[in-house]
Amino acid sequence: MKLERVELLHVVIPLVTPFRTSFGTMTSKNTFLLHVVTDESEGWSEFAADPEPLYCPEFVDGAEIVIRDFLLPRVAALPEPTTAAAGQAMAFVKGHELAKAALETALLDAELRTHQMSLATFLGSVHERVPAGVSVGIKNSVSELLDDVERYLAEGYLRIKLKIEPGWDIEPVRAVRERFGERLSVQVDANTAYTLADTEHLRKLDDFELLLIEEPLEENNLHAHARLQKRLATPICLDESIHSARDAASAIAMDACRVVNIKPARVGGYLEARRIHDVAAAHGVPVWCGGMLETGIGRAPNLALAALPGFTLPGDTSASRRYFAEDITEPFVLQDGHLPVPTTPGIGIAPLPDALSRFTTATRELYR
Ligand code: OSB
Ligand code: MG
Repeated sequence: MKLERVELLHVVIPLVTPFRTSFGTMTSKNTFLLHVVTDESEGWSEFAADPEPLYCPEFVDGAEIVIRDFLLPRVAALPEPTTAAAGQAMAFVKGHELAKAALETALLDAELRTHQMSLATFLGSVHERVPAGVSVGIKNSVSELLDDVERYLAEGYLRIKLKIEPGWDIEPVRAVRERFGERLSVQVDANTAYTLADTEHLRKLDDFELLLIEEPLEENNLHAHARLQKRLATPICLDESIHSARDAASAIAMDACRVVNIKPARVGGYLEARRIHDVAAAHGVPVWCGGMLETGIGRAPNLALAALPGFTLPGDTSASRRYFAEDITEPFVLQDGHLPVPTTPGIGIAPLPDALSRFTTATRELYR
């Protein structure tokens, strides 16, 4: 496989409804796609983070520089830029997992297309479809929240995740439980909004039989999460704090979490994501696939990952229309609460040329 061309396409796609979390409000998916062309095939990927470093330290313009100036030159210098060789070459650059994931995934897509193998087959997926949950943002009122949850349940979503923050936690969770009953699968995500001083307050959530509470405390503070877990019956799930299989192993050994949210981008790509799945499975720790409001380009490979056997909880892998009136690919459609796992070679999807040209705001040739 010889690298011939790498293109970066900035895209802006409006969200159907603003998405508010404890760290900010998003009204569009504003990111870039990578398009890799080799002598044998092509590959696509999507950078998962946002223009501002509010969820994680990486951001769109910074990642473009990291890929252009540090990652791609190392990959382009390889005699054969396979995913495995690229992973080793990129390891010399510290951090920047989301930028690495974008480049690795585009290469992996191209490489698998060369071998006519789907990502699902390559990763070892065992399901043809995966159960879908939905992440529900912070709303202006509880009645607005209940209306939204009702609509998602009518569409067939199998589990509800409520975004929480101080001032929007016990009340909305209680309201959802009272309205929809105790059999509904509900979990919450704080995106680092609390501290250990809030322990007694967070213990009130134990009354609601939640599946889990995601990233309640500051990022990377495994010690604090372990201390909180000692006082909480609700399982802690880590998102922002897990950047690698090593982090997952440490967190599990410390009882800093009892569930792991695997976002391939946050951990440097699908190979490391599979290693986290394996580490968690060896410890009997359930995992699920998180999301970053991806277009179809990011969603397709997440569905392949979510079909591995250890993904025993529904993910944030919702249907395309939960995010976009029009996606940049063929939309993923919910059927009986599930999404299909792509089966064609590589990530199994590519942008629709017409939609792509309308949503693209700038194109840069990074390599030729
Ligand atoms: O914390 O899981 C998160 C979206 C953007 C950034 C971080 C998170 C999220 C979500 C939505 O919760 C997941 C999705 O539906 O893609
Ligand atoms: Mg999260």
